[in-house]
Amino acid sequence: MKPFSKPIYVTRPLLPDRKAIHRKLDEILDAQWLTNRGPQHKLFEKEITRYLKVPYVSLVNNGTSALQLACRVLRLTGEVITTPFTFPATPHALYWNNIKPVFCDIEEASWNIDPSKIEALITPATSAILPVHVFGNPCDTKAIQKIADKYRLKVVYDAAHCFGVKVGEKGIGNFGDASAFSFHATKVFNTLEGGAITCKDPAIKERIDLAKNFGFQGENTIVAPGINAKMDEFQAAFGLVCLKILAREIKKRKKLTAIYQQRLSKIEGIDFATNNNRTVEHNYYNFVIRVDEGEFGKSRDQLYEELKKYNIFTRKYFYPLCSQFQCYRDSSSVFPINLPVAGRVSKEVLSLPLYGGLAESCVSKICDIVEALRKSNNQL
Ligand code: T4K
Repeated sequence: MKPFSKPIYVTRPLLPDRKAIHRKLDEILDAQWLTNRGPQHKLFEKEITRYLKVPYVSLVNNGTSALQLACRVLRLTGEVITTPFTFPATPHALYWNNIKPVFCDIEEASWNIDPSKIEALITPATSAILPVHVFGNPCDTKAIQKIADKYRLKVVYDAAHCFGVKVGEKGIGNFGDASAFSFHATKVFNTLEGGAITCKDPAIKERIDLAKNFGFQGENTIVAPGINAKMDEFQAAFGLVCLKILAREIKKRKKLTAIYQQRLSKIEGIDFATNNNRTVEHNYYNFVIRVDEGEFGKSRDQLYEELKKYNIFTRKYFYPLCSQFQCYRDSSSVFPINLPVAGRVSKEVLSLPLYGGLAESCVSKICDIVEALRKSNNQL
């Protein structure tokens, strides 16, 4: 089989029609309002609130700031229980708030934090739980909230992967005390860089809005030591035009995901994550397989290298585990013996290319290649 003539990346950004972007750019330039809660920002915040079906949204400049601000305004301190199977931004947001991340193992099926292992990690210093809806697959929010209520802990969800995901009729941003979203270029929905925090309490929304703008209340009063985490007018305008084409993008990804699932589920040694038996409306953020070396005949790392030879650039999200980073080594929660599932999963997962602009024939060819790689140890 011949390699692809051009590189196939793990993702490509959702790009709106250029004319729509140019019109928006003209609006921004005509208004001479580039940032600091301009007209695009106000409109975008309103539309996002409706789209996410949440009471309150605060737009910010990226998903990492969203996490940092959420932890800050909820006044988290001491230790926070989180997952090691995530992007570095999750524990780093805690570190930047002088909070110690305590790593909890994950579920074998969903790859999300395992609620049955949280209680054993709670100490008098624990102030919250920071779960991640990994790859847009919702956590067991009921079990997590039950523990949080019992021990009076806050819950902040890292919802970076789940823009638009719903559990039943409920938008994913309604769970816990706050949720942090990322609108990075690599996400299903993007504003180049960008993010948002959703919450239910108007007082929290007010605190976030103050904190992301230096702590300004009016022109002359500073009520808190805030930072600058504002979304600018171009990002907001880009988001407004992207929102209009998002349903089409998700539909395309759903179709490609169905092809992957249908083809790859027949291959021995390839598996996928499953959700917690709930009615979930997915956003098809990415497509991740788990490779069982014994059954597939090649390790995840070998498959990753082999696919490169065909111009297919997959990614090992998330490897290594965050608990293996040097900066988090001073805690017993990082010992591999305490994180057996996360340790295995992180060595076996591989994100395959998925984005609306990917042709169905490309997905079929990727499946052909994966299938053939299982059968043969030789170059195809
Ligand atoms: N929490 C979680 C659970 C997260 O996964 C993330 C971010 C965050 C928090 C923090 O949110 P942000 O602060 O980023 O808003 C990417 C993204 O940069 C990162 O946003 C994302 N998670 C993570 C999972 O993936 P990299 O370093 O792997 O991206 P990069 O630049 O290698 O891009 C991947 C592929 O995408 C490229 O091979 C090609 C394609 N690409 C990328 C960009 C930026 C394009 O085609 N065009 C582009 O403009 O982190």
